[in-house]
Amino acid sequence: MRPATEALIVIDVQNDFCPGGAHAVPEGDAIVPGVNALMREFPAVILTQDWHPAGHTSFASEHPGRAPMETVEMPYGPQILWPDHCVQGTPGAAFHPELDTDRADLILRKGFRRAIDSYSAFFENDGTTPTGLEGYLRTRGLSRLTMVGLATDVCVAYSAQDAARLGFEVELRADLCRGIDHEGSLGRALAAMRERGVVVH
Ligand code: VGL
Ligand code: ZN
Repeated sequence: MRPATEALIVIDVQNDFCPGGAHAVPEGDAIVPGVNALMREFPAVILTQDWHPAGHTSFASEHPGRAPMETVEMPYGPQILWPDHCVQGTPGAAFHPELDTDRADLILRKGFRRAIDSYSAFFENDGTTPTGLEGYLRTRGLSRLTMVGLATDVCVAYSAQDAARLGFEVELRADLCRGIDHEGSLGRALAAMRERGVVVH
């Protein structure tokens, strides 16, 4: 078991991000056995769950004439449009059935406000509205974070960079992440994380 200051953060290992899901990340399901094994090394395990109301404004279906992967301007800045995904209470929003969710101390849901997306586990996409995870980690004395999950170049990257910016020591296990890699987004995300001081393995 690792020291009591270490937490494993498992980002969005949900059916809609796995093959067959609404917004499948290639090989998203391939990380599940490795993530389950890694959970057993950590004194604290936190899972995040993308959790949108129907009609979420990040869905392309809410923007007539727009298609998934196009970008629109929102009051909080540019927003990529996605297929409808991870709608609260639907099978697509559930964790991958093989993920060992019993091992989690905390399941943090994000993206539950219709008008604002939340990629990061720490802040919504306005960059300022907190999810509460920072306070949870600090009050538990958890200062070293290892990140795994989906998608490397979206929610994992935003979470890892925010964590580093907040002063946590952050390590990314790239072998236990999978990305979307839309127009080179994976390489850019890895570079941005390293730039922020995230140790990428
Ligand atoms: C995610 C796109 C939209 C993710 C969530 O978990 O990476 N990507 N919502
Ligand atoms: Zn989402």
